[in-house]
Amino acid sequence: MVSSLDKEKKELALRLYQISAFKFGSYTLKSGEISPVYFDLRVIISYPDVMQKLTDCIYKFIEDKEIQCDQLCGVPYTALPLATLLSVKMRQPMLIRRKEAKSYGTKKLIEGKFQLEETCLIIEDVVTTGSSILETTKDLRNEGLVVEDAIVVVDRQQGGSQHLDKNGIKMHSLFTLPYLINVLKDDNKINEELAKTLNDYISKPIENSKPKMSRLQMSFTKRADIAKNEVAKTLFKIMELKKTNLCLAADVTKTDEILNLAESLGPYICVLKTHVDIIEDFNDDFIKSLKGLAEKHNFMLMEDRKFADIGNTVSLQFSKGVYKISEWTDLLTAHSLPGSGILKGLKSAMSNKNQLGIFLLAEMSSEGNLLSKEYSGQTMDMIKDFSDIVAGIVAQTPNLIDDAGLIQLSPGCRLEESGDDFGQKYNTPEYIINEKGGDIAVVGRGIIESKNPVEVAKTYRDRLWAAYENRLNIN
Ligand code: 6AU
Repeated sequence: MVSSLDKEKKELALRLYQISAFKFGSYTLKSGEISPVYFDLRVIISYPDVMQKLTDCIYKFIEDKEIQCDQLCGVPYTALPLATLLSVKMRQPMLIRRKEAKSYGTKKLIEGKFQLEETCLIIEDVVTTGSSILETTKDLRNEGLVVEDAIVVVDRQQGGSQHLDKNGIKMHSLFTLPYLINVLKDDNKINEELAKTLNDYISKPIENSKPKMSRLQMSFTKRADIAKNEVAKTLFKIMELKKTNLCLAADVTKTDEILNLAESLGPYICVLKTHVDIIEDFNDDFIKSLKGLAEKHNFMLMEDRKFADIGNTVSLQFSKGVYKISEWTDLLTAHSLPGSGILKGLKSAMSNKNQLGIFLLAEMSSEGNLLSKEYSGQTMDMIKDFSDIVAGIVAQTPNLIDDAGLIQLSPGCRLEESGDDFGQKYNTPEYIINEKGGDIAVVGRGIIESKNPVEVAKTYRDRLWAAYENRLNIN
């Protein structure tokens, strides 16, 4: 027996074809792949009857599948009006995910009222790899919402469902491409030959439509090729060559102490991180010696100055004064707080320096810090226009980085979970690499306050590197 939904679906499929919501020919997709079919559901807003029919069909489909939810959220933009109509029909509230957080006022990414742990059903028009649904899901989950189901109008059946499944989302598609081919063929809208071309196309595995590999699955060697920042490229290579992803925080106050650490621990680290403003006997010879040791043991220098002023001031702080940081450091930390002017300022002060790798603070390791999720997201947006000078971020969670060429530096590492008297929180090397997504772990007092810094540094190096190799295997 033909169910009423089935009859409505067939009518809707034919009407969608009539309004050119799908077309046949030769089309280049976003991925560069050539496809014989193209879906453009953006046109539906011009046909209120189609909007109505589609809403009714999705409504019945949700009922048939017995999907329960507290909220609805359409993936911007095409699915937004659909989600709105459904929300009214279902008498269920909806949320809107902004593509970019507002730069004024509340800076919210998700608009609408909700409670923690509420379930949110995603609505999407067309799915190829599922990456747009995942982007929306990431923001909803970051706000404490539960996302387990997504309704899509058309599934191109090119890996999207499996990709979403891996991320804990069950995809329910109203139409699949084979279903549409059958309906159109039965109604003589397409001939046998075209139906065959389309069926052949679907049956072929398509390289380009494979979901993008996450950085957590990729080796540092591979990521060196992708990195746009030259210093990050070199750092990836050093890490792989020396088999170390340990950064030493040389937080001591005498130049001799730093040089001793650099000499004895140099072979086991990829980066030596300084806070020059805590050094009591800073002088130019110290920098010369430190650079010499960095060269001898093949590690990079990072000045953890955490700049946070307007671009002009920061450019002076970076290149002038007693420390003339721009003349010697390879890597530098900065806050995104003042806006992108800080990156412009740093870039302008690089005039007598060829390369610099900036790490922007997206998250901090200390308890009660004020860097919100929105702030972290906006920091990632800021990086996009400065990929030549940004090497990565300082962060504590695994999903902020999309570009595998960026490096995540994660401080707050000790052999045992613990904390200090000032709110610093420590996790084990394995936790930092596997759960927090750190590529490089920063260790300070865990090494420098130990009885045998060399042996302890070796232990950190070994455990961090084993965790990285393990991460490649499990992801
Ligand atoms: O291992 P510790 O706690 O002795 O040292 C951690 C080092 C210190 C901090 O200034 C720095 O890491 N740090 C940073 C960085 C690197 O930017 C950010 C952060 O969120 N937490 C943190 O501890 O030198």
